Amino acid sequence: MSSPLRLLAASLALIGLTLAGCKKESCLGNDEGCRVASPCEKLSYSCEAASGSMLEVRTLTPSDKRVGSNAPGAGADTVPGGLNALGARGDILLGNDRAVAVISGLGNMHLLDANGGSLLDLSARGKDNDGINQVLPVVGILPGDAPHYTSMKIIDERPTRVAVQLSGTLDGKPEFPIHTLYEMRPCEPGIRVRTEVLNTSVDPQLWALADGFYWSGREALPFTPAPGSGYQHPSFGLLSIGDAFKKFPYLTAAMASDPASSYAHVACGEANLLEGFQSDQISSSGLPRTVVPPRDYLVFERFLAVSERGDVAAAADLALEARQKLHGEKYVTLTGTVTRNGAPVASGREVSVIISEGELAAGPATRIPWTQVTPDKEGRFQARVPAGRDYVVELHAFGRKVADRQLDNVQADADVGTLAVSSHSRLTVNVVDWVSGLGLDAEVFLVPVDETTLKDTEGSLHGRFGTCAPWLGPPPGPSPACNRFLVRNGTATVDAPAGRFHLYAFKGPFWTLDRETVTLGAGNTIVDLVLHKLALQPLGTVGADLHVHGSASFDSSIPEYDRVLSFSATDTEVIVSTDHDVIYDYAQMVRSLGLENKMSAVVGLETTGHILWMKRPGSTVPLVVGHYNFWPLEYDPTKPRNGAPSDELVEPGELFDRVKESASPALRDQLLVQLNHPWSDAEFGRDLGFPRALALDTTKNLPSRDDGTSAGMYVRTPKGGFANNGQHAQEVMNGTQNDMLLPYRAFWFYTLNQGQFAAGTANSDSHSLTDNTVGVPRNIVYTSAVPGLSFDTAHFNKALKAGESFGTNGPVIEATVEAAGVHRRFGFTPFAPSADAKLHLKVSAAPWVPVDEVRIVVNGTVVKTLSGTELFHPADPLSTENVELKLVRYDKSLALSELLAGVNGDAWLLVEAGARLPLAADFGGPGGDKPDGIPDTSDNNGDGKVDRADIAEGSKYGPLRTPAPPASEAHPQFHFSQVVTGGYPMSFTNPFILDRNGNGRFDAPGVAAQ
Ligand SMILES: [Ca+2]
Ligand SMILES: [Ca+2]
Ligand SMILES: [Ca+2]
Ligand SMILES: [Ca+2]
Repeated sequence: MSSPLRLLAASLALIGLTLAGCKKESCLGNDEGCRVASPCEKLSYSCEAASGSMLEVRTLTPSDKRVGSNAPGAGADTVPGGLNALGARGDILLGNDRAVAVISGLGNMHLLDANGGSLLDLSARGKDNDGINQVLPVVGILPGDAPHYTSMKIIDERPTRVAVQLSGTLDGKPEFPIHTLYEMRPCEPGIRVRTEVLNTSVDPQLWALADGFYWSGREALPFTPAPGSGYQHPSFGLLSIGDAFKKFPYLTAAMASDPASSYAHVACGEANLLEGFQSDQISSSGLPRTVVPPRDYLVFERFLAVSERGDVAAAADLALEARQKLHGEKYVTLTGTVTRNGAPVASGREVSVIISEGELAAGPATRIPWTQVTPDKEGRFQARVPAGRDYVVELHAFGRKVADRQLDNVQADADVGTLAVSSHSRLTVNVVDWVSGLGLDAEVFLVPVDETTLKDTEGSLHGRFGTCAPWLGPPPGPSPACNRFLVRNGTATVDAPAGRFHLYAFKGPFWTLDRETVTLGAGNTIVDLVLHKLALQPLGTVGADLHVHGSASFDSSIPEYDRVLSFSATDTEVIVSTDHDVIYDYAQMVRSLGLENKMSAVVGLETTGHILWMKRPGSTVPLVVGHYNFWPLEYDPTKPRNGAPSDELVEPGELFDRVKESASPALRDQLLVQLNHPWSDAEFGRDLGFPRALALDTTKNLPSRDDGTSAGMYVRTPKGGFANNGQHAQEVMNGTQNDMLLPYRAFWFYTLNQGQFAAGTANSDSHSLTDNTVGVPRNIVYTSAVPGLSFDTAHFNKALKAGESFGTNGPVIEATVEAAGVHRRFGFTPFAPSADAKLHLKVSAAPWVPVDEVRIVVNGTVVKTLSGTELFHPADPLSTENVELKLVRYDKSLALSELLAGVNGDAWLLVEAGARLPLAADFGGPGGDKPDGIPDTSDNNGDGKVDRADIAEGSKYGPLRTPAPPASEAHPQFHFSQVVTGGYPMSFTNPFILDRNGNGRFDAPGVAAQ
């Protein structure tokens, strides 16, 4: 378009803002003071509460307390709770006799919501079972496709209805006004919503006006009745998203964790069907994609119902009831019984019934899954399905189909009969302490002994969340999850499928590992295991995991009991809660489990950029700044995000300032900022680490000030407080698999060579019992702070900031530089070593943790590797005979002068121990096809070298893969790999800072050092 035309278009758009000239109903004329019409006219419910006495609508105040939030103060619980409940002051509460909803207040940003007005919480009345992260209207998936509301009005028309109306425009686009009304009426199991979007521009717009549901991959999953769908949805990318759109009569999503909930989404305007795409991360459910001409509009009316159970059927039953009211579509109820070993199953998370329209003889892809139901405590199930069709009923147990049945032309309610689960074992595991004989908190892993057991017990939640062998329960939820379960006070009982398994009892890296091999069949099995705490963790240290998620995070659904029990099960002494965009405090659960004298839960936060905005020099793609952890902070659940400041649309330095400012003066000076997973891949277009978002080139030195480059952006100070690279710590190990160690390590070495002393840390980033094991890896921090009620966070953070810690998933490194009788531990205080100084090095580990190498690194380069006969290697990883005498792998002194030979000037030196590092090389990076100093490609063809033949077809570099765990039990790492899933032994110290020229400071070597 030429520029005069552009100007004309702009002025037409301005005139069009009010669509003047023709008065329209509702807000379709975009008139000032308009009232959005009440949605879902054809929907009507009746009940005893029809008087409307239970209707409520109000703005929440600081005296409102959320159920289960342990808010200080004595007020009554007035805001519904649940795994994802966020309602707080300034938000709007809408309720009737069956459901309670919370709409975020104007100006209250959450996740993808630019300025408030999204649906935050929806609970069944009295059930406190909110399982929704966020639901908001969108017209597409790009920035600017979601609303930015600027006005809000509360509508109180009790006893008929209560509502809240929001008005604004699509974010940053004044030519597209949007109005949304949330409404509740008596007797209804949910909330009515109507959204109107107007096109006042001169160009036609392609819009898919829909509700965007943010699931996040570890919580409720979308289930839609469509051919071959149910839980199955085609994967898609941004470019292939058009192919992923499907039509469906309703969308449901079930959260099976306690407190359970499920949701149903039905269209209730003119449209009969919904259209959209589904994924484990997000769903879109709404109107068909439509070209909207200038001066035209779209209206989307829908009903979102909430149930009290965690299966699809509880929601689908509500959806079918609504569709009967809206469209006269008749439903029938199918009932049945599930038995196991001849008796009805007690309700178990491992049992699930799927009911699909179609023929058993035809393939699953031809069927339409309508519902999924979990049997009750008597083994009974019931679920509604449309009348007059053929159905296939399938029973799944331990993640696998075990029985099925066909019902033809179901015209009336019908009984499916009895479906039998094949035999299984009731497995009880007892775990005791070797010294005291007392029961322990621990974690037990089941591992198939042979290929047959593996093949026969591998399962999944209807194809979602990956597979596990055996599959004992959904991976993201409570114990048992995947192939593991928690043991409390020495005992746990679970149901497990038949087969031959190794049972491992695990209590973190500093205990022995015990194992029994059992054959599980139809009977009960009892297994006794014994663990022995080893003298590995140095005196005067605490073991800390500085990055842990629980159900407060939008991508975690592990209940709080299981979360805190997992801390104790792995013998982790300090846990920093770092939920995404919300502050959380585990203190209450720590106390109720009686752990308050041996464990400290520090209150923290992980800021998580959602709204794309940042531009790096030379690129127009909008970015976010990635993730940072902060602690200690104050938990106040009456505030939005439990007290966390808003973290969108600011550079890191300003974000650090903002978080510091939000803390009380007593905590501000203690504040520790940690750069998380600095080189992690982006997820859904959102970068997870700032350096990678900037595509830093680590083959070049950092500038001293902002020079207009990406590196300049990395070092600049946006608001006069913190610099963008002002973090105190950086993750070097992240996750139990630790698959990004090499890039994180390379980036950390780069920053040390630039003279920037951010402490290297090692954290689990656990969101469940399955993705990562809490406390694996962990930081061993030299501090006088003692875990328990009097834990001194100020001392703890001071030690961390000073680099007085090492990170590990097993090996323990004690390193000192000794001269003239003075011993110095590693840390960031520079010192001038004498000419005869020695590095004294002691490396130890539990016998099941193999240590193949000890590496000494100077200025980022490995200068010495100890291996083979230089190290002690215990013969039997599981033997406990004289185990205390078999811990030390190396204990000697090395002349510092030899380690520093050939190194000029000041130097930093650190020690690593564990497995050999995987082979990797640097071919390119996010900034282009030139090497950027960060390893990106592993030996993917296994020929023992890394070259271009290892690069994936069509790529310029990558991928970087972690070596597969050993398959043979004869391999020394076999046992380690069963309990540190996918990982290999690794530990590293923070550096000694050697002021060799004796000028009292560290003269950084720069990139030339490597
Ligand atoms: Ca919520
Ligand atoms: Ca690279
Ligand atoms: Ca190769
Ligand atoms: Ca110096």
